[in-house]
Amino acid sequence: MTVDSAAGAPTAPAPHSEGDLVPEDFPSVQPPGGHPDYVQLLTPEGRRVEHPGYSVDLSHDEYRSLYRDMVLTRRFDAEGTALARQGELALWASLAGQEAAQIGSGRALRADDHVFPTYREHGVAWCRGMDPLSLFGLFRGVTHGGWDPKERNFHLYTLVIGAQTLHATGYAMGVAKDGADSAVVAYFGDGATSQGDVAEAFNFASVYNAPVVFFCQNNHYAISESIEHQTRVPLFQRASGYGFPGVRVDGNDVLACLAVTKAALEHARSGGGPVLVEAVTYRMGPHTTTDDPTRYRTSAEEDEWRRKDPIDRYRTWLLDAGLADQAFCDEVDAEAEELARRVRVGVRQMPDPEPTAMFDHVHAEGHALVEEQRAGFVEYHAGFADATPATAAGSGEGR
Ligand SMILES: Cc1ncc(C[n+]2csc(CCOP(=O)(O)OP(=O)(O)O)c2C)c(N)n1
Repeated sequence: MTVDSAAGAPTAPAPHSEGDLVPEDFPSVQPPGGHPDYVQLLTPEGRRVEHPGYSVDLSHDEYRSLYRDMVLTRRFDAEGTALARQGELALWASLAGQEAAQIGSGRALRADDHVFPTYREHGVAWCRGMDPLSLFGLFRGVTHGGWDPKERNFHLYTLVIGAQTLHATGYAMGVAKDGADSAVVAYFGDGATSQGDVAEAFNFASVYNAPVVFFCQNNHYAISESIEHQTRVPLFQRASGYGFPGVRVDGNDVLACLAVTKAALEHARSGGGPVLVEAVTYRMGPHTTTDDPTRYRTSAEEDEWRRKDPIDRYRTWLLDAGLADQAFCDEVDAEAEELARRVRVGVRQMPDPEPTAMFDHVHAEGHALVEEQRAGFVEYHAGFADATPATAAGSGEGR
């Protein structure tokens, strides 16, 4: 990364020429056997294929742990949907179907890298070592942020679509100015690419050569808006218009996602600037528990994607390659049930925050206006305490 800290202006690189937009570590050619349109190392049938530019070489334990990560994440995510349906959470945004994109990319990260997520990155949170319960606190509405981003370099969930791509870009510029060789990853969806914030982030990151990887999970829908309503060109190709490489990967292939994200992170941290990764995947469930996807997509389409399930294909390969046996898969299932139980119990036991807690972190230090608002709120609440329950219930007022 080369930012002139005195002037605050980028010193390099010179404008890209056509030829170096796709450097050698981002080959676009898929060999026979793999998918022609994106990097793939594992077919939907669970067959390993090679790629000239991307490879993975993991220990048996590491291969097994990718499976464990995906199964556990899917299980606690399913618990989120169930808890929301039971009224224990205000909302849940399920990641079902996107486990490979999240675990593959999440496991490519180093501890000193920084993640700027949207609101569906439960699998990435898991890879960062976050306790899933902290995610649930946010969706239960008992916390005004969720967690301390400094603890795991996992920043807060962002509900303003695309905004975190700007935060990530600025943070990456800062990291580089500090002389660190960490990289920053911004996660966002296909719909976010229609936001101006994302366009600004791409341009700034490119011009300032920021060490940021833009990881787009193209799950085909922005709530009910299909990808056809978002773009006329494949999303990864947008990068070249900003002057940095873009690569498209099979987002349901955990090995390909791992390999491509690792290469992108290395490119970013070694001064190569940003990379856009488009992980082609599918959201199997609703957008959130308030959504009904049957109103905008067909069951035939859902069935087609179910056959590309990231966990099924990986399990098939693990078993066929002799890297795991049925006993291992059963153990993981049992561990997943235990995690779900812990989440269920933990969510129900979460204490409600003090009503005035929302005033606590508005400013780092005290602020007269906030204190005035706090006092007004306390007075307002005290008014409810005065009303007898019978009066309040009887009139239907004041609740
Ligand atoms: C700036 C802004 N505009 C609109 C919304 C409403 N909204 C919430 S989720 C969503 C769709 C996001 O789709 P995508 O970026 O593809 O991510 P996904 O939820 O599919 O993972 C929209 C439009 C919002 N939260 N923020």
